[in-house]
Order: sequence, then C-alpha cells, then structure tokens
Amino acid sequence: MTNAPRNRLRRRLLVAGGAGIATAGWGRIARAATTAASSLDLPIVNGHRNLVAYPEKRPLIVLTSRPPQLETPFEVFNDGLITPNDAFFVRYHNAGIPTSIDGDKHVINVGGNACGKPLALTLADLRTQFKPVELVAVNQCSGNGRALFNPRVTGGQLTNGAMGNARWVGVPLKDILARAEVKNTARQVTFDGLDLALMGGGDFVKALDIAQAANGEVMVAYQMNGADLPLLNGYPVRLVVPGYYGTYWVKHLSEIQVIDSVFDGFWMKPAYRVPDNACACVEPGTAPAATRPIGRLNVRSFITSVSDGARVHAGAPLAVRGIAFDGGQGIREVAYSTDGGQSWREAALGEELGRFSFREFTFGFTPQAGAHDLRVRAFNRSGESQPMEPLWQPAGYMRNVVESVKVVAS
Ligand SMILES: Nc1nc2c(c(=O)[nH]1)N[C@H]1C(S)=C(S)[C@@H](COP(=O)(O)O)O[C@H]1N2
Ligand SMILES: [Mo]
Repeated sequence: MTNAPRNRLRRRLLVAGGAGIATAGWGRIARAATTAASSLDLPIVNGHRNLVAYPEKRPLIVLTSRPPQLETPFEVFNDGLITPNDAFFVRYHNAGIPTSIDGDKHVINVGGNACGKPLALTLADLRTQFKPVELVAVNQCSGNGRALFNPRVTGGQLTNGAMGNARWVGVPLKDILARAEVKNTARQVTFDGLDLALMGGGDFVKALDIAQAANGEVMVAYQMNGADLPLLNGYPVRLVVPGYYGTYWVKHLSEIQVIDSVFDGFWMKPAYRVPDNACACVEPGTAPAATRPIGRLNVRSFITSVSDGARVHAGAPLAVRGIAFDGGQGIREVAYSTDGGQSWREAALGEELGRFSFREFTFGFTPQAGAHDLRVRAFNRSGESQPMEPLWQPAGYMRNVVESVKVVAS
C-alpha cells in the first residue's frame, strides 16, 4: 500500500510553457493547444491528428479540443503494463469541464430517496475515516477502436488508444454506502461529477445497480499510479468500476444518489447501450431490436512491440510482446499466429497484476523473407475469447476482433 501524496492539493490546468494559471479556462487551454508542434496520421480515412501536450500530459492524439478528448499513442502500451498518468487517455462528453479544483474544498454529497443518512464527505474524510484499498484495473472507453468499424459509424473516431491500465487507491463504495444507511428499497446508485453540459446533451450522470455498487470492487479513487489523479482524469476523486467500460468511471465525483428506481437519464438511455443479445452485435447497417446498458469489457489482446506495416529482418529472431485483458475473469491463455490465423501456438504469459489488469504476453519467431500476418487471440478464465471477424453495432462499442499486424521481412 502506497501512501497518498498530498503534494498538489489545488489542481489547475497549468499551461505548458509556464504562461501561468488557466484562470480564463478555455482561452488559455486553446492557446496551449496552438503550440502543437507535431501531428500524425492514424491508419483510417480522415485520420490526420495533432499531437498536443495538455496540462499534466505528454503530447497525446487530439480527437477534440473542447472538451479535450485525447488518445494515447499506441506505442506507449509497449513501455510497460501500467499506463503513466501523463500518457493516460482523456474522454469527456460536455464542454463545461472544471479548469480549477481545490481538493481541500471538494465535497461528495451522498443522498437520494433510498439513503437513510445523507453524508457530505471531504477528501480528508475519505483518506482518514475509511480503510483504503488498492487495485490495478483497465479503464477502456466503450468506443475504443470505433474508427476501425466497417461500415464506419458516427461517434468519436478513435483507434485503439482510448484505454489505459493504472493502479488505483481509494475507498470501497460499499463502505460509503454502509455509512449512508442504504434502505432496502434501493435499486440503483447514480454518480455525477463537477462537469456541466453547456450545449445540450445533458449533465453526465451514470448509474449502477445497487448490488454492483455495493460489491466491494467499485471504488471512489483518489490516487492513480501513486500520485493525485491528473485533473483531466478526474481530480480529486473518480469512480473506478473494475471490469466495466470507462463510461461508468465518473470523474470529479461530487454527488452519489441512492434511489429506489432505475435511472434513465440520457447517458444511460439512449446513450451507452448495446444490442441486447449474446454478441452485443447486429448485421452491419441494421438497428438492434432491444438494447441494454453497456457492461463488462470483453476480451482483447494487442501486439505492442511491432506495428502494422513494419519492416523486420529476415532470418533473425523477432521477439514479440503485447497485452491482453478482459472484464475481470483474468487472462488464461494468449494464442498467436504468424500465418494470418491458419495455425496457432501458445504465447508465454507475464506477471499477473490482478484480474482487472493488462497481462503481458510474449512469443518469438524467425521470419523468412516475405510478408507475415501476425495475430493474437486471448482467452479468459471463463473460456471467452475474441472473434476472428469483426462484430458490428451502430454505436461502435466493444470492438474486440482479433487484430492483424502485417510485417514484411527482408
Ligand atoms: N465527469 C465525467 N466523468 C466521465 C466522463 C465524462 O464525460 N464526465 N466520461 C466517461 C467516459 S465515457 C470514459 S471512457 C472515461 C474516460 O476516463 P479518462 O478521461 O480518465 O480516460 O471517463 C468517464 N467519466
Ligand atoms: Mo467512453
């Protein structure tokens, strides 16, 4: 258990280059953004993107600037199993994001019609009155890889950098709910953060069923990889919902409501829903008959050490590395193919940082001169795996096809 550093209680969006404090909010942020030095082309149509260093961040791939939506450059995932805070992706829905938060003054209000004892918890209360827990877990956006859908779908055109794996420290939501004396009429718990909807769409509020909210895994986190959360990742506290898509991981958490009904605000319905069937998929171009709220992460795996289109040395051993993860069963096996999926062998698995974490895999092969199509396919402990052909759904969520990395050896 690491101790919570309190080095930067007051978080502001500091402008890169030392221009000062972002009191004016967007103006300063926009000016910081215009100092962008570089750009890149993602392997999709309309894939030209700027790389910009936002406050507390290294240069990341800009999807939108208001609000900031930043994708992690994929090569970062080859550096280690934990995604550094300054490289962690950023996703917001509404433009009214906080640009300055005083952690000392931040309060989480707990209430609702199924809450017996309303609470107002400060950060200090969380740190001193509850027993902290620590967990490594992947935060992945539902739309990670959306830009790779065929036919293309509307929504943020992300490649595979809208995911990250971090070590979170915080308080089990279960313990907060116990103190709030949840009534037995409780059906759901809703979560709201400090950001506001300025232009419609509605305030970003999410809900979990009471059983899940109180399962002991869901956490109100105040520390990320041994430091305060970066402002853009939810400072000073965010919800961590291990094994579930990032949409539930509410940032700048300020309000928890225990309610006796099923919450159906915009971001639960119609947003963030998937076809209500086993594959969460439909025939391309069609609409699902029924939907349900998106839930657990499906199984994914990625080669990280070599990228599609790379040139490698013929006749020389090539060490290949990557990551695999799922919604919390843990990874049991990663199979690999060097011939486009015709034959498969088992990769070696690396250290296990917990069943919600990225898991490393490695394999080696010596390519003959010519083209090679590398693929990896992970299996979790329930035997669930990844489809060989992409599944499709209109919102572009839950991509988990076996990806292909083509290399040429010479
Ligand atoms: N307050 C707030 N929390 C939020 C969101 C938001 O728009 N506002 N977006 C959610 C979505 S859809 C995702 S994928 C994750 C992304 O977390 P990150 O920005 O720390 O990477 O935050 C979630 N929490
Ligand atoms: Mo998301």
